[in-house]
Amino acid sequence: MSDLRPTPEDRFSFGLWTVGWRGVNTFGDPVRPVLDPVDAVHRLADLGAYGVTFHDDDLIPPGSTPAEREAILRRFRGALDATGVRVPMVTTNLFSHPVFRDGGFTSNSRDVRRYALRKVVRNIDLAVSLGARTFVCWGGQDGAETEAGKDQQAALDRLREAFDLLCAYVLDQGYDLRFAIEPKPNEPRGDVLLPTVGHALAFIERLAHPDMVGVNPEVGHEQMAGLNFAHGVAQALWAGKLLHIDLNGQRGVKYDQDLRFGAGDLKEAFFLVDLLERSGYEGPRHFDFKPPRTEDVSGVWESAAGCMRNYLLLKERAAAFRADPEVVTALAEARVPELSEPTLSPGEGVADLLGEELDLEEAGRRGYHFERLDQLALEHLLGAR
Ligand code: GLT
Ligand code: MN
Ligand code: MN
Repeated sequence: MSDLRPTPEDRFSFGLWTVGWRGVNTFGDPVRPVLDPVDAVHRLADLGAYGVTFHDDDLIPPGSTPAEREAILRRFRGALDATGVRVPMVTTNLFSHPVFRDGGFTSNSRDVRRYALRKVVRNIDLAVSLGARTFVCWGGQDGAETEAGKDQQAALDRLREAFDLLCAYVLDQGYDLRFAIEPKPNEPRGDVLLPTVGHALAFIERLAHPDMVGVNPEVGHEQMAGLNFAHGVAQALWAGKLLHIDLNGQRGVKYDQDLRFGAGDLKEAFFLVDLLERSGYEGPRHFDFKPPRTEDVSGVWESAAGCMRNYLLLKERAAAFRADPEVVTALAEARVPELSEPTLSPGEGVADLLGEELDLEEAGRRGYHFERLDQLALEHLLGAR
């Protein structure tokens, strides 16, 4: 097995809110102390991460004076300079404060929507000043518990209005920044707006600047809806919209677990890494996980290191799977490469189809041997080959 120490070339990044999560949940108080963002940057650098990300409020506590804000940013920039850690992405907290109880961009309250937009615009300036090229928008509280309380079509209008305005702002300022929408089906709202990758991709096409907006899919969020995450990512890649990705683990259709990457559906994690590594995706491998409440501070860093190590192990296993001559033969027997051939040849048309016969008996008897392929994948995943 090769050296699996993460390096900045692996492009691993972590949100301040992940390693800094204090372990509060619906029934339990915080179990861990506040983590200084400067310490987080140093610890992440020591572990081999290349990037750190944050919500405005993770770094600059709400209510800070301009002087306090400046002092915090000076210290933070100092840690970035000292370690070489980058800030590839920034996001905005539009969900914690009570004013966002009915959402940010789609709150029924117009004054709250205006406040949400101001908060984002200010945070965009900060993001760009730190070199971020991606701005994630997770509309956590944009949703509903009752159809009576929310006009969904009006909510979509307001969401489009927000993205059109923010894109125009970025263009006006001459910033090199794109937005990545993060879908989630539910939690904290009963139903969240833009619940899946597919919903987000369809929404983006209705915007004034669709080229400036893509998606930030999260493993657990698609799996919470019972969907195949690798398929969602494949469609985002196909659409040229995979700008960023949140890696973590989830076990089935239940609350958002945010387990470390690799915990949860391991086989889907294997095929996800296989897909990402073969796709040419060059963005960050961003971990959005919550170290379980059972962990003390040292357990947090073990969990963070585990995310990266699991990614690298899966990358190695996936490469071995692809390089195995038996897999290459099995892929051919399963006709996988044949799907990449256009159904009609150049110059052919409907007339050519109509003049053709298929031996239905023969084609109907045809087996595809996907089981053989899947077993080979499992054997590689389990280290048996
Ligand atoms: C929050 C959420 C995540 C989002 C973050 C970005 S915040 O922790 O659970 O999935 O990626 O706003
Ligand atoms: Mn999540
Ligand atoms: Mn996320």
